[in-house]
Amino acid sequence: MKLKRSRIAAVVAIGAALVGTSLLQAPAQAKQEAAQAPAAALATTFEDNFDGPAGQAPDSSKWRYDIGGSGWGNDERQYYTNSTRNSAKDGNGNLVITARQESGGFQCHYGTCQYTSARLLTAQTFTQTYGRWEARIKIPGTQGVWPAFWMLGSQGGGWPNNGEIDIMENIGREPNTVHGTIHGPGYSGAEGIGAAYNSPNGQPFRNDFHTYRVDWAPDAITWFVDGVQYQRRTPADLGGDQWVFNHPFFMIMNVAVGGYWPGYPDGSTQMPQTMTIDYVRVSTLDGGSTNGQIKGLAGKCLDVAGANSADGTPVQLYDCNGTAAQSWSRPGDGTIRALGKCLDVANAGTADGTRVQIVSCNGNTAQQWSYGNNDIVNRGKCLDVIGNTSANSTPTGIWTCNGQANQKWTIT
Ligand SMILES: [Ca+2]
Repeated sequence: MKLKRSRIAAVVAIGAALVGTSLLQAPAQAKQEAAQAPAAALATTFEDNFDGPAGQAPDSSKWRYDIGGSGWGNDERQYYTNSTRNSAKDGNGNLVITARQESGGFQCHYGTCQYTSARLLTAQTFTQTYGRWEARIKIPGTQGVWPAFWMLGSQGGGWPNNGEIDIMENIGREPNTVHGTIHGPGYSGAEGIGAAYNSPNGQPFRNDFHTYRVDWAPDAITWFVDGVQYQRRTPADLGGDQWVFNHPFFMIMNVAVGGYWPGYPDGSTQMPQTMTIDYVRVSTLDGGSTNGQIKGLAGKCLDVAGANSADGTPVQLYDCNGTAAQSWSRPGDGTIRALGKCLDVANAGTADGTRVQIVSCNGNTAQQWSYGNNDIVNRGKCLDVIGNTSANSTPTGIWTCNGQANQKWTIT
């Protein structure tokens, strides 16, 4: 929500959202990926549960403030303060951001301020590259309010080149809809790439707490509401524009009042408005970014033939030797990677014996693997040492899972 959205922008964003949703066939894909790639969160790297007495300010070791009434590039009407009048714990384990109709004695870009609110951020206290970013929030809701939980890149030379990931945005006139969006050079502001998620039970989001989350991995960002995936974005969605999401980001939580996109308070608007945050958590994803060996039949290693990083290079079994050709990472997006490429089923085949190779990561399901019970599984078939022989350079492929030793792998 960083900078200018025009009124047209809102329409464009919704249009893009509908296209994105229909292309992705979100519900079916969500189920499939849940089954294939349970990205179990690992280490928690940031957590605030907002415990503390009522009226207490948020923990300054975690949260700082943006302050002012410049309009923030969007013709917003509020003045952001660092006062507990606008952001404080409620004594019940929540942080409450309160937007009030008052001048606060402040001057805004349009004259005497009409509203005060708060915008908290971790730019100085916490940044991370990739991982699961989640908050449980009860959003406000009335004409003209614009609550958001979002992220900005802390490197890259300024907006939009440093990237923006909007985990959740809502505008008051759409009580049953939240939006997830990415912005970068060539797809900023009005041209942000996003999708909308509509309340499945017809209840306005403001009525209850919901969890809003992204799982962010190299070359893929996936959005969830209450654990339901509704959008997944990869570099293939950018039409040739640059993917600017491979560096650290920080978080922001705020309630804006007025602006090009939400429009402005009117006779129906009710104030004050509160955004109640139960918790904010960030963690690494399954596998983190650490590299390790994948050992299979006879204790030999999964190996990229000839340490060749070219697309289509076969993946084979070979004596473990500690080289980069045997150093695999699982960044948490369902992929398994070595030499900067993804483990891939050739031509997305599904027949027993279809060879496995490395190919540039492309987000296809032929590169989505789950790991459990020592099986490495793609679309229901197991990674298999062809012919059940442990000789060096024996190729791998996929095969109907049969529990035999040539399909058992240990990821170290
Ligand atoms: Ca809490």
